[in-house]
Amino acid sequence: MERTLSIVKPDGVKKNVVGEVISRFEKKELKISALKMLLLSKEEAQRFYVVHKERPFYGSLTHFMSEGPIVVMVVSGENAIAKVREIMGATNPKDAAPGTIRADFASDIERNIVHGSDSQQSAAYEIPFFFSSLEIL
Ligand code: 3AN
Repeated sequence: MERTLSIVKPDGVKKNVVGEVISRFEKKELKISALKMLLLSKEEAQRFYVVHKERPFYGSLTHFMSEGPIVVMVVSGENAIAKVREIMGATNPKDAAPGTIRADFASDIERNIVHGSDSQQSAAYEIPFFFSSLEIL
């Protein structure tokens, strides 16, 4: 059993694919253990993506992530981290396998609809960033 943090990004909320993303996780036997909608400030987005601080896209990414509401969720199940990343598809939608969320809905490498923790270490930072232990069922 593993937990991962997934986000439907502002472009996903605008495109009305929140339910579609959740449904794709559920169809692969993953469970939603916590869920909420919120609006990040630019400063909060910078803290969330602090690992990318030195990357050239950091400013633009954190601007995008704070431009509108997002849906954050804890997704649980066997191999949840790898499973969610498989369902999402490659970071760049041009490289994403057919049938993945990013291949089906993302417009470019930055506005790519969905986030999923890339490791247990990332999940251990990202889950408590949004949820207290009392909020995760
Ligand atoms: P992933 O989300 O697939 O784990 P990361 O962790 O490399 O990808 O990147 C985090 C986020 O930064 C991506 N989801 C995407 O929104 C954005 N991003 C990644 N690479 C680029 C890039 N070359 N140009 C613009 N934005 C990028």
